Amino acid sequence: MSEKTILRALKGERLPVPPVWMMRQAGRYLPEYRTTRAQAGDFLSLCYNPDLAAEVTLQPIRRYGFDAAILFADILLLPQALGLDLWFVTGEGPRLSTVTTAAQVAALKPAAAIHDTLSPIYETVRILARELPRETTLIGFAGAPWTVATYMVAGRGTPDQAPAHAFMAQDRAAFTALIDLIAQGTIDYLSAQIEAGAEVVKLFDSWAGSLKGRDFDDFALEPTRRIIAALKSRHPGIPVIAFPREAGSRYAGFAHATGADCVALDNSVSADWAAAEVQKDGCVQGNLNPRLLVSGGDELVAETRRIVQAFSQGPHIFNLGHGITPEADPDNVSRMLEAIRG
Ligand code: 1CP
Repeated sequence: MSEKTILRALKGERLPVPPVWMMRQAGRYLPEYRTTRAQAGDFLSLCYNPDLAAEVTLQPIRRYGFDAAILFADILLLPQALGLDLWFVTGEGPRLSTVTTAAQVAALKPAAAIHDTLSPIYETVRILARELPRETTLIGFAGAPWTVATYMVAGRGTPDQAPAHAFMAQDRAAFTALIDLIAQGTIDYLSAQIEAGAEVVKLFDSWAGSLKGRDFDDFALEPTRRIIAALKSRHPGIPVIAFPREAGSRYAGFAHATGADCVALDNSVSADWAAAEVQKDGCVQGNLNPRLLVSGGDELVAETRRIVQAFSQGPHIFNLGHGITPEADPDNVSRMLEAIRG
């Protein structure tokens, strides 16, 4: 049994100890990340520097021995590759030039043009495929079309995604054309990551929770289904993790409807509910509250064990319900791992 643990879980195998990695495992809570980031200059320079991006991807693997490494990049590189300006304001977050009309959607670059901008990312993947320990799985990723569109329309992160909802209400056809372009770009981007050596890909739909009813079907479920179908036809057997964050009751049936091999759960759903309603369709990933890596203590250990126990009857990859925060204590990550691995 030499196959990597994450790949076994993704095929539906129940393992005695769940494999584990963390969203945002390369990040500001680690002093070695802050050092490399300072060396790169700014965040985007780090993303586009294959040697340094590979270095920060490897740092949490060296420190903790996670079962998977996730490529260091960002979901907003694709909009940049489609022609938008992108910059990061220190202490605030990303900013982009915006797309709010049918004419602006039509003026974006075609999906086929993205590789001009994104080729350094594929080089990062090639370096990682060479350098990672043989037991560590390499995960590539992209944003799901709805989440990427929310940033393209608003030009920044928004608490309620109101600008994207307004564009959708005003011109559903033009908004659909934007989603279709992002979906095509995502297929090409993830295919290139797979060709460079990514063994699993993950789609981050961080704002899926603000879509309801038919909008959830049209803009979260359907684009995800289409991307997964295209990837599996180009790369048979490639496992896909979908993360429709805060989908609530819509997590049930999501894997079945989209073809995802694994559904990643945020920490707003109970592990017991998800074990019954989501894990019955296959592997689940999640879902420790990242706040516990700041506060630590007995509650961290108890909650980690409770999640492992709740999902112990089926395939499970241990992870957080959202990304680890800069305030997290690196020693609490070790405590979490001890509680999982014993
Ligand atoms: O160094 C820094 O200060 C930058 C912080 C940072 C990091 C470490 C950003 C800015 N992006 C990243 C890396 C990143 N982003 C990864 C790398 C791999 C890893 O997990 O270690 C991944 C997978 C992402 C994905 C991402 N970027 C998402 C989806 C997941 C999520 O967190 O919901 C989103 C929404 C983004 C956009 C983004 N990039 C960065 C920030 C601060 C944000 C959120 C902006 C906002 O909504 O206001």
